[in-house]
Amino acid sequence: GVMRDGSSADFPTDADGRVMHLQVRPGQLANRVLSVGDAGRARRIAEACFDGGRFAVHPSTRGFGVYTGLFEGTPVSIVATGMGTPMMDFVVREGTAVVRGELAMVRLGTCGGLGHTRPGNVVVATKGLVLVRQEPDFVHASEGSDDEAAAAAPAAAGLPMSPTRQVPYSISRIVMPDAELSEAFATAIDAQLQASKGSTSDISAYSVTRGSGATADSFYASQGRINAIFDDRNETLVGEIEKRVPDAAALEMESFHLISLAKASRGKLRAAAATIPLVSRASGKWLDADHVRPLEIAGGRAAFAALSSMTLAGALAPAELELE
Ligand code: R1P
Ligand code: URA
Repeated sequence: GVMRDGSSADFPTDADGRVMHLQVRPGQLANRVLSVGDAGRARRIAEACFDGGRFAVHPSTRGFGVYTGLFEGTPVSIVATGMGTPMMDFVVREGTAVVRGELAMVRLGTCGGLGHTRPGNVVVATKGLVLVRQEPDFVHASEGSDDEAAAAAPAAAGLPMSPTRQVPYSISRIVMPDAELSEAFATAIDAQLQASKGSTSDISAYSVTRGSGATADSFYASQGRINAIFDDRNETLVGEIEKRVPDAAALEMESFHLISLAKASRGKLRAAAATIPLVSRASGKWLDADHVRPLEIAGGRAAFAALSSMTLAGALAPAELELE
């Protein structure tokens, strides 16, 4: 249940009041949150983008890391999230549980580029996201297998069974991100790319793509990477995603879940997602390795700018946060 101060009694905490997995307590996470998959990216953005290069660090024994500081005077946190929707689930649910007031959260990730997406052209999912999952009942449904014999037992006992799926992968309907936050993020990334012109890390040749994305439950099978060892039945999957999802530009592992949870949050959380395509899935061409870090910093600073531009009811003041 939700308590009078807006916190929730349904989140187990330790003796210091820290939520079980994200391992922060009230005052350690800001209302404005940037989620990134890679812990090194989180640290690099923190060092480059927080006011005065100063921030508090809260590591977690579950693989998360929270960095909280100020951006042009506004409290912001970066959360090193790890990979996959279960990790994003912890960040969003435990993060919203420890923060009073409304939240805005953006993800800055990496992805595989779909269609004609050029590696390095940052995809902002202004046109929504779908979830792609491998269907377990398809993979293990081969006739005459011991799996089939085992599955027949509950049926024989008259218990309901999940039907055998006809397709190896499911593609969900599209969910739409917060329009204002997405557009602010896209505009800010574009401004950062342009601002790099003439600098030692000039990335002004890259641009922003406003498109849609697909979040997969694996880097491998459900992203259509063909494997010599495993029978994944995924040879046509990338093409099917591109056909079914208009303007599909990015294939990654967390964004759908962030947007979907924001939609379910009854107005507490607004969310948007952007990704840096590391590779074109069509051509197999990879992004110039020297350009990855400048793109991360540009995206991080743009995320801070977009988050800071949002009006959030009941947000914590700088004095209410632990900033070192
Ligand atoms: C896979 O390499 C990871 O990279 C992408 C995927 O979503 C997955 O988490 O995003 P991050 O770079 O943010 O981790
Ligand atoms: N991250 C992904 O999830 N997929 C890619 O192809 C590249 C980065």
